[in-house]
Amino acid sequence: MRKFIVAGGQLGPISRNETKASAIKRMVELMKQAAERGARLIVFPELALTTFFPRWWSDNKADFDAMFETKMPNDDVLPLFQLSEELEIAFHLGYAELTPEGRRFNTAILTNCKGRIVGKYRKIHLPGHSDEQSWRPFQHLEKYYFEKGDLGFPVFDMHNWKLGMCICNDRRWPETWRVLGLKGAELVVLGYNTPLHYPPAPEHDHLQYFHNELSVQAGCYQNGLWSVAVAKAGYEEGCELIGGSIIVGPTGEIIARAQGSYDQVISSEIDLDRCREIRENIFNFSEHRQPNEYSLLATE
Ligand code: CDV
Repeated sequence: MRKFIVAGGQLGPISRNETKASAIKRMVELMKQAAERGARLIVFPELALTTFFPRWWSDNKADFDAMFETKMPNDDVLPLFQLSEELEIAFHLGYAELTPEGRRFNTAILTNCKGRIVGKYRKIHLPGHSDEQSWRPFQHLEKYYFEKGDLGFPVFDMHNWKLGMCICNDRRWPETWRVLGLKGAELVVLGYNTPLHYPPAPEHDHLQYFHNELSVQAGCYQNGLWSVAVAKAGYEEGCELIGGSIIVGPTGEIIARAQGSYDQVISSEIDLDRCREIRENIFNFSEHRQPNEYSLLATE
């Protein structure tokens, strides 16, 4: 099955006091809608179980431990895993991970169409800062609350598909896409929480939607692969997050786009064999790449 329907499950805002069970209930609804459209995979956002808590400083990181998962699956998320198995729809879910060793990561998992976890990724490009910066209207403390991921940029084989994973800020980096492309990814799944206001350079605020599309479209085209990129959107605890979830083809064309900042499903049929149109021609890596000229990329 190389031709199938994929979906993005965009979420509206999640408030600080919303329970994880409630967030999962919203995702269950989206999964049902996606399955009704015939989707075999639904992608949910980054940190989809809670509000985007790195917007707040605390002297004690552990104050936010309730936002983390120590086990996956667990009782809160089980309904999503059960529905995945029942409806035979795979899913991608972002969450904050606290390991038994006390390490904290911004993580995403991927299941197959039977609700079994087949892939895991820990975010590598952590944006923001690690100290309290009180001049900002809201903090972006991913460098404080999370460690850099230690699983590389992974590609997983399932159902005869090659799926690559990354998270939010990773999508802006061409290196992310190229590593996934070199590993043979045919579809890259990712979630994001992107504030409309970027305090260090507010003159770029009006470009947030454009930069999202620019990054994902370039990543897809330059590596001949598909992507489903999904937002947590809307006015969340005083911070406006962009929507604009998209499905993009290997030609770089956007074939589905969310409207508005609320819970909704986007979907489209994709054909993984179409990756060849790009990979066997303009971006035929083995024929046209010149890796000897790129050594600086890996050393600097
Ligand atoms: N969650 C993120 O990684 N957000 C960043 C913002 C802070 C620039 C992003 O790249 O969208």
